[in-house]
Amino acid sequence: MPSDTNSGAAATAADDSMRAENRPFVPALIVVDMQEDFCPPNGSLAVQDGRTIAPLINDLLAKPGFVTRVATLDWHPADHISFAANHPAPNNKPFVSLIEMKNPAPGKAFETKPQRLWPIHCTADSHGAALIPEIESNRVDLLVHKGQNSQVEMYSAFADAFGNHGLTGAGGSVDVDLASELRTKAVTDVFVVGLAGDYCVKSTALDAVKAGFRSWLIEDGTKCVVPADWDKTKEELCAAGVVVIHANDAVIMR
Ligand code: VGL
Ligand code: ZN
Repeated sequence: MPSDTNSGAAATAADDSMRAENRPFVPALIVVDMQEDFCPPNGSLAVQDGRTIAPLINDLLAKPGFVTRVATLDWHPADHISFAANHPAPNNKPFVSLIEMKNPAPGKAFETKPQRLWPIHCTADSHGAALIPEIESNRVDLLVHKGQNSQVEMYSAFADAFGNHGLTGAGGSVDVDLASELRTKAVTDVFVVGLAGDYCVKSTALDAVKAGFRSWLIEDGTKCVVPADWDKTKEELCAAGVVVIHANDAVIMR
């Protein structure tokens, strides 16, 4: 069976089980990193066809059912650890090289992770960090600026690469504790779209599960850095409890 059919079946099953439980359904939309640097033709980390998903995302933003619509922005200082240019040769090849990153939380520096290096992108307040103008930003209720701590990567809108969250303010990675914001609005389900499917969208959908939300990834509302690996990524998402669906699946706005 093609995997598309699988994900559709999973969505239907999940939908049926929600009805059976008569469980509350309070959906939020999270639009991830629809920024100039992730889009052709000029983005420094352009994802192929990244701009083409804007109309679908605008249709979702216009749906009345979402209790809140969040847009995230990758928002890095110039000395960010993920920028290849901030590391010495020869291990500083964008998209390729991995370096060792330490947990920035107090007393946790012994915890390390491999960090992929990227071209300079989404430097705070730069043109590359701007939301692309195609996105109807007037419908966005909350902006989340993430990746602000120079010492750590933050793909997910919920937490940095080590799971630290709520790191608002000076030295922190993010200006909003997204899980708390969503809980304040009684959100039960998050629907995730944007860029890139295999990095920030994936991490955001996975962390939504960890934070206790039902997590749905709308696959026609995303594009990947490495599209060929999407089937494998979907398996990972599915194993973690994220349901991969399409924008026209009925579950979104029942
Ligand atoms: C992203 C690589 C580096 C993303 C952000 O938005 O998926 N990818 N920073
Ligand atoms: Zn980044």
